[in-house]
Amino acid sequence: AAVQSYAAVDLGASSGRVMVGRVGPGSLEVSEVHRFPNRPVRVPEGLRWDVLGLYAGVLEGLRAAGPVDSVGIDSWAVDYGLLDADGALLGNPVHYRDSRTEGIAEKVWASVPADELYAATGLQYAPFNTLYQLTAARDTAQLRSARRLLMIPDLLAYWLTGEQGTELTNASTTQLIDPRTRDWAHGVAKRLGIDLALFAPLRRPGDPAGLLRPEVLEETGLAGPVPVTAVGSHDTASAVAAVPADGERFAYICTGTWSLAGLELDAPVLTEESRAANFTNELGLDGTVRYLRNIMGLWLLQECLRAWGEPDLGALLAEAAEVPALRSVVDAGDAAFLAPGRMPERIADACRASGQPVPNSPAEVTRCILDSLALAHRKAVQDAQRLAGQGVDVVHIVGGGTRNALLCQLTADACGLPVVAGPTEAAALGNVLVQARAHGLVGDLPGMRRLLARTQPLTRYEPRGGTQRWRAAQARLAGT
Ligand code: ADP
Ligand code: LRH
Repeated sequence: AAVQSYAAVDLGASSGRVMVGRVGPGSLEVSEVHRFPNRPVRVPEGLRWDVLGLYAGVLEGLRAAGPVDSVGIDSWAVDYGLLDADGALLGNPVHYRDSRTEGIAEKVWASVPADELYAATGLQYAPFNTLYQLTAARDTAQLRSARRLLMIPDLLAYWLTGEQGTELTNASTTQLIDPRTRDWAHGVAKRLGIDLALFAPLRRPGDPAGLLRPEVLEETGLAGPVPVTAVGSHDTASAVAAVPADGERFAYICTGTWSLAGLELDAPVLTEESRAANFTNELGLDGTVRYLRNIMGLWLLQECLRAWGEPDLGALLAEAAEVPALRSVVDAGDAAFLAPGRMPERIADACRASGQPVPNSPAEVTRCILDSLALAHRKAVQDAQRLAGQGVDVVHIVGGGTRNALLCQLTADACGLPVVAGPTEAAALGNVLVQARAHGLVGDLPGMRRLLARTQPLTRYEPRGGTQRWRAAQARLAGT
């Protein structure tokens, strides 16, 4: 057929969705067919993902999607499920915000010093990188009985198809991949006693990943055969693939639960300076490297909204826009904000500790969060250009945060650069386009991006000046 349909399963830390993309020669349309919340569950042993609930949501979404030519799956990174010798899941996957990784980095660095680890893997330090999670789990009964480890999207693909693989872009977030060879970092794994045989063979975006099992076809009402296609299964890899750049020199910010801000490069930057700046080299589509920094993102606001009993977001943002700018800022890159709970108090504490006015009302706290995020975006975009030696003329913002006009405008102001916001569902679009490409419907990565630039609604924000105020705020934060 001239127009093909692809189902994109996109699981974010706050919600999962199934979108259907219709792709033809020069055309691209997507619609959401199912959305479901992704709520972590706290049990006595810690914070867990409800992965069966997510799988049920995927099945329901595929049923709602109707006939499709292929299915692709992406999700948040670093987390995994363990299978026993019979291929059955061992327990609920642990949430990356679980406290089990506290104090683990020091143990890892005693075997492989942090600088060697960075030189070998290019990954920024984050307590939740799979490597630290596996070290934290070392002596557990579960890991001892595990015969296979599947990253979350690969686990869902396995349940849908019966086939196992490890998709490369997401594998690069384990900190067990060498970004130069784009293959396993055997030396690191060996020194840390991590058995790479736990992982299924690597596959790359565009590779076939099996067919929906007969039971799945029956449950979803789909007529087979329906292939599953590997996509950039790390949601951020799919989102970066869907940055609608039209040949310009760009930085990107993927905004959702996290803000992932940086550049697309041809080769990793593994310098000591880059490590000190906590920049990561994750793998992207084709030969690309996602050179970026993790910023706490709208998680800060999500957690406050939860504490305030979920007030109306639109009204709150309108009020926050009226609060004077840059009264107080916090370091939105600080891992101190990683764990859930008491977020308004923790933000107030951080302002107090740094001698700044303490925001009180929800509107004031919201403004503090958005100013702080914009400031962290500015710093990441500046640092990335300096460390990679590559300048930019525009900042593309994609993901759920594009719906927050105040955040987009503040980011333009802070960066002193135009911001192009959209698409909102970038990860799902990147997922769809990689499937379409595997089936010969679209060209290379620049071609995919041109198609997005032509077909997706985008909003442009011009910087309003006053960059010196942002520079001063940055200096204030650095001095605290
Ligand atoms: P994830 O993929 O990490 O689950 P999303 O990309 O779906 O996250 O983005 C979720 C975020 O988008 C929310 O935390 C919220 O701040 C923002 N958002 C969603 N809807 C709106 C809206 N109507 N107005 C402003 N912001 C919104
Ligand atoms: C965003 C994301 C991000 C990771 C984090 C764990 O959803 O995949 O790129 O660092 O979740």
